[in-house]
Amino acid sequence: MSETDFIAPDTLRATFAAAMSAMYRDEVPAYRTLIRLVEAVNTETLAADPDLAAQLDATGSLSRISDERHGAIRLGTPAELSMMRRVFAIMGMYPVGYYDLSAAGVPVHSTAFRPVGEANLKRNPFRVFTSLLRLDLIVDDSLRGEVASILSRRSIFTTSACALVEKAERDGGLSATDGISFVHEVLDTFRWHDKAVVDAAMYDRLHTAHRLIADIASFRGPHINHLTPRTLDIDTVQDRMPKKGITPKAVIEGPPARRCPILLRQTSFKALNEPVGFVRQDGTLEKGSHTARFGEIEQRGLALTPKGRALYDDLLAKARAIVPPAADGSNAAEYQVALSDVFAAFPDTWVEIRRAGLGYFVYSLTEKGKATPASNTDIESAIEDELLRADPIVYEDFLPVSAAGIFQSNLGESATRKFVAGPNQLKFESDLGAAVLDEFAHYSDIEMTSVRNCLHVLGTAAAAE
Ligand code: OOG
Ligand code: NI
Repeated sequence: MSETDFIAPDTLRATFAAAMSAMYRDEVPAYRTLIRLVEAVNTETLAADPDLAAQLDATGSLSRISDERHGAIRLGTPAELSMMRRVFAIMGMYPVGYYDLSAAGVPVHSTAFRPVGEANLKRNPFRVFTSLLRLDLIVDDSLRGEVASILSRRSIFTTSACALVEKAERDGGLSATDGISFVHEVLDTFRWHDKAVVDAAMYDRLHTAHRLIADIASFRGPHINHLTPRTLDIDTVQDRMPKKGITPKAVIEGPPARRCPILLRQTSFKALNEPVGFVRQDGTLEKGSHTARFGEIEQRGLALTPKGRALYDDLLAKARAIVPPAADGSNAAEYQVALSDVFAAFPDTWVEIRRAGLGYFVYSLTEKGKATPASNTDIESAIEDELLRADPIVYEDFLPVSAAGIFQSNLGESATRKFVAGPNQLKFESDLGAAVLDEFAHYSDIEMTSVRNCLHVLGTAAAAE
C-alpha cells in the first residue's frame, strides 16, 4: 500500500475526538448540557464582537472553535504510558511539556499529547492531558507493593488495538478500514467501568492513601475523567452554569479576565458521585460509589514567551500569597480582586505585549503589503504602515498551578497534602520512552516561519532577527 492510501493521522484524530465526545455525552449528561451552553455563548460572543470573529477568521482558526476540546486520563504504569504514546502518535499527537503536580499534593506527573504544527492544529486541535501515577510517592511499603501488583494484572488496551498499533508502525500508516477499527478499539480504553477490580476494603485503603490512587488503581482502565470545550467567554458560561443546573467551582483558574486574553482560563463542575460495584474474593459484588468524572470549560489566549511566562508566574504567585484561595471557594471574591489588582502590572494591549516581547505572534502580509513593491523595513514600521499584521498565537498547552486547582476541586480539601518529591522529568521521559517536546520552541518556530513568509516586505533585515 502506498503512503497516499493511508488514512491521515489528522483524520484519525478528528474521528477519535468526535467519538470520544459522543461517548462522554452519553455517559455524563451534564457534559451534554455544558456543550450546548458553550456553543450558545460562543455564537453570541462572535455576533457581538466582529473584531474577534474577523481575527479568528484571518488566522484560519474560526472553524476549529466548535470542535475544540481536551480530555484527561490518569495512567498507572510506565508500560501503559509508553503504549499510550504509540497509540497517540498514530493520530498525530505527541507529548508536549512536563507538568509536576507533586508540589500541589497530587501524586502524579504529566504531559499533554497534542498535534504540533499549525496546519495539524487547525485540522483538529484535540489533546489529552495524561498523568502517570508516581508509585514512589506512596509511603506505605506494603500498599505500594499491592498497588503495583493490582496494576500489573490489568491490560488497558484491547488485543486488536495493540495489533493495529504494530501494523501502523510497521507499514507507516493504516488503511481507512483499519483506521476505523483502530478508533473503535482505542476508544474502549477510555470507557467508564462501573465494576471495580478491587473489593471495598482495598478501595478504602487506596482512597485513604489518596483519592487519586483509588481512581487509578481500582478499575480495569483509565476512564476519560473530563472533556473540555473551548469557550470564547468563560465568565458568561460560568455565570450561566447554575441556571442550567450545573454548579461550577468557585474560582476560575489562571489569569484574571482581561481585554487581551493570555494563556488559559479554566473552570470545572464538580465530579459526580457514581454507583460502582466492588468485587469480593468470591466474585460477588458489593455496592459502593466513586467520584471521578467531571466537566470543564476553558478560554484560550495568547501563548507567552519565557519572559511573559515568568511575569505571569510571578504575578500569580503574588496574588496567591495575598489571598491563598481556599479549597471550598469561601474567599473566591477576595481572590478575584487580588488577582485583578496584581495583574494590572501585565500590559493589556496587543501592541504593548508584543513590543515588550511577552507573547508570540504570527505575522502576515496585508493586502496593502502584498501590493507594495519589495522593501526592506522593520516589523514595527511595516505594522504601522499597515503592510503587516500581527495576530496572537493561541496557547495550546496547560498550566501546572491551574491543573492542580482542577485536580484539587475534585479531590476535596482533605486530599490536600504536600509530597516531598520534586519534579522528575527524566524518569517520566524514560517511562514514556521519548523526550517531551518543548512548548516554547514550538511557538517560537511558528512565529519565525511567519516572519520568513513576510520577507517580501521585510527584506533581508528580518531574516537575521
Ligand atoms: C487532569 C487535570 C488537569 C487541565 O485542564 O488542567 C487538566 C486530571 O484531573 O486528570 O485537565
Ligand atoms: Ni482539563
